[in-house]
Amino acid sequence: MRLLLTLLLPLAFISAASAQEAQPKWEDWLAGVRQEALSKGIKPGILDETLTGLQPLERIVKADQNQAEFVETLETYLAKRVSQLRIDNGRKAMAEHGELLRQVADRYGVQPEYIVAIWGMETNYGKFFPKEDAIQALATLAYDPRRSGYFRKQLFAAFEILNMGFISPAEMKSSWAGAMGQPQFMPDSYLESAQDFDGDGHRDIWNNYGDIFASIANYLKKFNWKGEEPWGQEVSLPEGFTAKLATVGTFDESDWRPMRIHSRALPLAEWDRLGVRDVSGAELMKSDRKATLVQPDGETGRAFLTHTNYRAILRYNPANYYAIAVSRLADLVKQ
Ligand SMILES: [Ca+2]
Repeated sequence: MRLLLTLLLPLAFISAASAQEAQPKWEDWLAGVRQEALSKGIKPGILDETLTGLQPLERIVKADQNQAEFVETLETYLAKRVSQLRIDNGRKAMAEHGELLRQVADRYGVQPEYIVAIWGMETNYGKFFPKEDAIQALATLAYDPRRSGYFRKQLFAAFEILNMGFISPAEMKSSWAGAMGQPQFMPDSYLESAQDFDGDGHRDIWNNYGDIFASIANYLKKFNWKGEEPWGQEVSLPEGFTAKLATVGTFDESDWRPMRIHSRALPLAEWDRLGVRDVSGAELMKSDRKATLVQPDGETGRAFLTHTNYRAILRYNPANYYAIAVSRLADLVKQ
């Protein structure tokens, strides 16, 4: 999560030649990391425990280099990510953790179904989460010259997490790309958003349900989540709408990649006046709540009106498919 943009940077961005020249030996590089960590106040014991004998993980670099690019449509994405099994398990999770979710929802102002939907999308409600050693994964990617700046920053954020005693080195597991625990936070997002909901001094997003739910909720809250609002709705468009839509214009903050394909925000009442209907055929609310229109697969694909909360979900993972899947899953687990 929040990593997609970085991972999709063209590899040619750093030329092989300049990378070769600058690349120190692993042991020398690691000694430099250790020195810098000490100067930043990381306890020597933590560095002894995590860096002694550490080796780069070749399969992590391979996984990073071999990210498959394949053509996906919203339909194929939703079929995989919002499967009936995932919906059923989400409903079970809502029932099983109902009281705790309600407490978290009250404190952070985020509806439980969205917390559960993100949890379900990231790690299948914690049933599967990657268990690489976070320091090893991050050090490997920080040593690899292609995106060393980004991952070196994440590596030092990870040391800071250990330094604060939020989790032990042995428990700090991540994906090969450094996304940690059941909500899949990168270390910098963890430092900004992870919560100690049960007050035991640990921000345990690997094992503790309260900490996991509160951390997801807190992340959304930081991006202006509105607890009383829906994400949006799927809509149907009237005949010949594309020409009309062209006069509406694009979203004000369209320099943000996933929002480039969104229309300018108009009040729902205005969309209704333009002939847009809920996908069920019902009229839209005659409300002044603003919504942007998005058709992720282009003008012949499905259409959605989205509000502020949708953009908070995009902050979790800047892809419209992702935000629509989370939104849809949230609606379905709530039913
Ligand atoms: Ca805790």
